[in-house]
Amino acid sequence: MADNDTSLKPKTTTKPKLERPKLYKIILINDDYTPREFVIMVLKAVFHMSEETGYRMMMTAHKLGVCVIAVCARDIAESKAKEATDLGKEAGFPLMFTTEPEE
Ligand code: TYC
Repeated sequence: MADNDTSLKPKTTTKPKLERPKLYKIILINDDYTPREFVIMVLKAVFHMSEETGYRMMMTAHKLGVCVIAVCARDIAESKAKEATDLGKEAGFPLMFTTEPEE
């Protein structure tokens, strides 16, 4: 084989697989003690919802037990859920927001 022969063999390169980061749901849990108006106030303050959207989400959790409030990156979901839960705690209510990964 001469020195200047052109190689037709395809170069094999390994492409690093970038996994798409998992998304997390922020879930509002119903309870029997937190006033409805307080839940709406928290949804407006922490999640920038309108009165109407806040009312609908609160009523969904009230009737079904839970309501998915938002879907976002894990760190944002966890800090928002904590911020909202803490507002309830400071006011003496058992209001609870949790997070869970999307399938
Ligand atoms: N169930 C509460 C009540 O009747 C209102 C409420 C709704 C509380 C949704 C929490 O996530 C909740 N006062």
